[in-house]
Amino acid sequence: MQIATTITQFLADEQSASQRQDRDLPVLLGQVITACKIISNAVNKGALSGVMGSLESENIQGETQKKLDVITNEIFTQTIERGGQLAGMASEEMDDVYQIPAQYPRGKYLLVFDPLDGSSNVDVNISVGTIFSVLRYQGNSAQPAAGEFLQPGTKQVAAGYALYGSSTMLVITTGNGVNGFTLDTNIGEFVLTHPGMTIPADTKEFAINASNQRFWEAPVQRYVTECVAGKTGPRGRDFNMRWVASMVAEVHRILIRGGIFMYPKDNKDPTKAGKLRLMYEANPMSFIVEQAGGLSSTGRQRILDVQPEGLHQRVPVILGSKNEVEVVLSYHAEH
Ligand code: P6P
Repeated sequence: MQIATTITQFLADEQSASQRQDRDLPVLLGQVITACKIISNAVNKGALSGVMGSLESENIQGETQKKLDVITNEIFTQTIERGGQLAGMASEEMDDVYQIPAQYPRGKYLLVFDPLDGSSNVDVNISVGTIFSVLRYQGNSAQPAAGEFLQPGTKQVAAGYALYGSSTMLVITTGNGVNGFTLDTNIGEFVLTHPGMTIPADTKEFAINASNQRFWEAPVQRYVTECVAGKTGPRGRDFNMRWVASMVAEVHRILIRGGIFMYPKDNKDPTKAGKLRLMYEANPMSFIVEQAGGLSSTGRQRILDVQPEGLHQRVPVILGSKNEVEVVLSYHAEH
């Protein structure tokens, strides 16, 4: 009987083929995967679970928190804190570093995550996701400071996302390509369905929140104007547009059929360098995109090279199909 490869088997095989001395990483990823299964169950209940809607509270980003933002954050911390592989955690939903409670063992990794990205879509039943990033802990304190997390994206040892869509999928990289798994609810396990995911180098599909058009910088204005001009313009071909307002859904679409996703620098709020957060949105997604043959840039710099200055730092994001991202970067260089 041909048994599908489960994510647990896949990660065990990858560990055996790796140079890693310890087996802590697949153990840690197994706990992250369990947390994503629990979140999938909570999200898929929808209104039946009584956890729709918003709280009175705001997160450090100044965004109204959904009940599920807080619940999914707790699912992550409670599922993963006792495993012994982590020195600390950081999340979109927590102002500061989450310290591992004193009664639990510590390990050599740092986990950074957005427990429910795109959560404003939950109440309207549009796909949302979880994004996670794993870094090595270089220090030796039992309570790592925020500064220990501020490593450039090139230092990530693993990154992935769960997409709670028409099916629940998990896409992950440990630096050896990108692989996608689909949750088989009959066995409660993710099985390998998308081995070796790669992003087509060309695309005719762009994703941007066009309501910000008047705030964009000139290179982005030029690029989008040319896409909209289609055959009648300098690109000589028609484009299509998508905007889901859920980064996980956009990136997944790009991994499957190509595309370019942009949340560029804009002057809507000059105090903000962009909307998306470097540590738990841009960096993990950029690691995945580059491992799949795509590019990911701020418009001026490779995102994975950005030296973080704060846990909740924002950056402009232009990522996706290599040849199309290079067009946008050429416009930035010319400007
Ligand atoms: P806007 C979700 O809040 C998020 O962080 C990303 O997932 C998404 O791409 C973006 O913000 C949507 O932003 O301004 O269109 O609501």
